Amino acid sequence: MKRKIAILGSTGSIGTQALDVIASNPDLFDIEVLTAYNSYEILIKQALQFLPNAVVIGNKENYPFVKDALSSTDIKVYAGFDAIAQIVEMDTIDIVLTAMVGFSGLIPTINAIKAKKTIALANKETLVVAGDIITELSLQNNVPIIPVDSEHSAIFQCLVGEKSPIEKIILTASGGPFRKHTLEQLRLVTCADALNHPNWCMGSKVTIDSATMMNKGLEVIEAKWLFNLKPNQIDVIIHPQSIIHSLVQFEDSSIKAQLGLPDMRLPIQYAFSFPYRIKSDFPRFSFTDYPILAFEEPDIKRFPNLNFARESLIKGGNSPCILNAANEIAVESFLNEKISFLQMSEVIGVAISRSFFIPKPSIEDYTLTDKETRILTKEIIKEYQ
Ligand code: MN3
Repeated sequence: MKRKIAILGSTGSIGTQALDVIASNPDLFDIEVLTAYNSYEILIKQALQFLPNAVVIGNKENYPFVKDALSSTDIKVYAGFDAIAQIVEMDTIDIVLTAMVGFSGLIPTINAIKAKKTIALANKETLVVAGDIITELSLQNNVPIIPVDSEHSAIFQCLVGEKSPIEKIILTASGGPFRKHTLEQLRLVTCADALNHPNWCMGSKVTIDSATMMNKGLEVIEAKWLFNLKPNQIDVIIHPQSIIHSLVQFEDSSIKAQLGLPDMRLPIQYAFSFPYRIKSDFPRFSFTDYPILAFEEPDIKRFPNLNFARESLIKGGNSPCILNAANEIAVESFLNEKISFLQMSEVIGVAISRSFFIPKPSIEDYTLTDKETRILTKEIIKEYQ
């Protein structure tokens, strides 16, 4: 039986690499649904190649172009955010890959879990914002959440077959393009510098998050929920080569790691094929090409985002939601050249200090926190101009 897959965010970096994986394994996987927010031209091309049952374009203004271009096919075309949130409930879908960016992934993921679809989770913000609600729902509905994020996929792979508790996990971080920059140099970093990641090829949001280390902060929170850990069971270590994708330490002192060349197609493919592995022609790792695998402590002084994330995880409630919303606005403003590289962390710090804490938030509280923090952060950014 082929597994039928819905890709939310098919035109982004994860989405297109997922389609590569599916195109290479036509006897294993079928595309059932593709969705995109704005990039209708790429969505049309993908739809004509993969002939899904349905496509959704988030931005309703682009609906006529998609409808028109697919009029000679049987593909159903829908538009709008609500349609994305609903289409995941379609009977014929087995797996939903959540590859959209940011907070927008939350409601579609909740609906997919309630409809008992296996979740291949690439949208880490969903777990950052509302990890308590998502994990509770996945337990209630007996729905597996399989991580696509390379670090979490590594840990997930290390845990296969293990029945004993985790002592701690060690998330590896490349350190990003500015690992060796001084504070003075960080002050002068441009948008183009920040978009140039040394090891991984990713979308712009996650690339900036990697440069500021916020990505690792979000991943610490993501790991807490995926693997049911306490904050002090999650370590972060800088590993510039990005070959060890993360590690698990057990109570007998043994450490397991997952290694490979940095290539997102592997964790994507594993999430689709779990519990099996599929033969691939991805490039193989050679130890002699990497005679040195190095490690160092992350520097919280130059990259305070890691601390903001850890503090918000310890504080709990809507704190990670505040952190995430402030960060999404800070990154967007940096990409639009409204604030500088170092000001991103400054703005996030101010936004956190001015936000309203809710200890046990509902989904509505999360939605409201997200909305209000975005407004607050934009006001803070205005003070910089
Ligand atoms: Mn990652």
